[in-house]
Amino acid sequence: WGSLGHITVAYIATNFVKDDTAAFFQGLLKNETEHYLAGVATWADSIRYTKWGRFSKNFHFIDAKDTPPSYCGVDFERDCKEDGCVVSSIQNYTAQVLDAQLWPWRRAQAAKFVVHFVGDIHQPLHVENVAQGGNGIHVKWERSELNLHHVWDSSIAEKLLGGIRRKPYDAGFGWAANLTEEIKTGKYAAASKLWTTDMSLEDPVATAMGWANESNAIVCTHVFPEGPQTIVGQELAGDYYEKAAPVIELQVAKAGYRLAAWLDLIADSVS
Ligand code: DCM
Ligand code: DCM
Ligand code: DCM
Ligand code: ZN
Ligand code: ZN
Repeated sequence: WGSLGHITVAYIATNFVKDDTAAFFQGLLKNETEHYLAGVATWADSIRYTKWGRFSKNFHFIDAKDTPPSYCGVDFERDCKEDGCVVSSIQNYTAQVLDAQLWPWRRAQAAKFVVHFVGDIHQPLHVENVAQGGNGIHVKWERSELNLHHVWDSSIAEKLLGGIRRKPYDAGFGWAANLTEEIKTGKYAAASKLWTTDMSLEDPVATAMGWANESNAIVCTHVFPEGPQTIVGQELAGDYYEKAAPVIELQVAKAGYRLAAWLDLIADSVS
């Protein structure tokens, strides 16, 4: 996701974590405000293009070698690169937050990665190999040229919220408030009870693979419903946008709700 998506996921999680969880992560991240998660949600993107941060550039995705739209599916052994992927990174950095032997700054850095990667694994094109997660597919967006990955990372959500005039923190805070109500009492009230059923701190890879397979299924239904070839050069801000926007809302809501539950498991296990 772009900044808006990551910040929204973080504020949704902030709205659902237990009080003890909030206290634990506010202490670790040295931020006692309500922005303790949102303030670190895009840090992983800010370092991935730096010399120091290069090691983490593959940690934002897993390249599912499937053949949408006829077959979608992720396989951890097949698709996670030797130096890591978003699934192994959720496992690795969760373990680091839990490790009381590590220096507090290391555990804080690990927490920043966890907040970011639980967001990214819910973006369908972060769980797809075709054209490097759609980066190599040129499309049109309100008559400008964009790549498909950027459309799913940013353009659809920004259009949904009425353009990019508002700063990501303000827009994300408002969007998170809206999606939080939908989860509590609105259109996601029934479904959200099932979003956190298959989660285990004992098996982070299985947990994250469950999330990854859900995201990847959307590649077949909504990203490439007629295959990767037919989308090239198409204007996506019309009918395609209308079908994709509800899916992106759902994925951002799920990511925030699951991030809260994951941080609760971590904080419970630490204390
Ligand atoms: N980004 C950046 N520097 C670049 C390219 C992109 O900081 N040279 C940011 C813009 C988006 C985010 O990365 O907010 C997208 O990250 P990803 O491509 O991991 O989804
Ligand atoms: N931030 C912002 N707008 C807000 C809240 C926070 O731009 N309404 C930004 C400022 C910092 C980051 O979030 O870059 C961390 O926020 P804080 O200083 O509250 O920890
Ligand atoms: N990306 C992806 N899958 C890939 C390669 C990249 O999901 N196989 C994502 C990471 C960034 C965006 O696409 O969000 C742009 O990546 P880069 O700047 O590495 O081209
Ligand atoms: Zn992306
Ligand atoms: Zn990312």
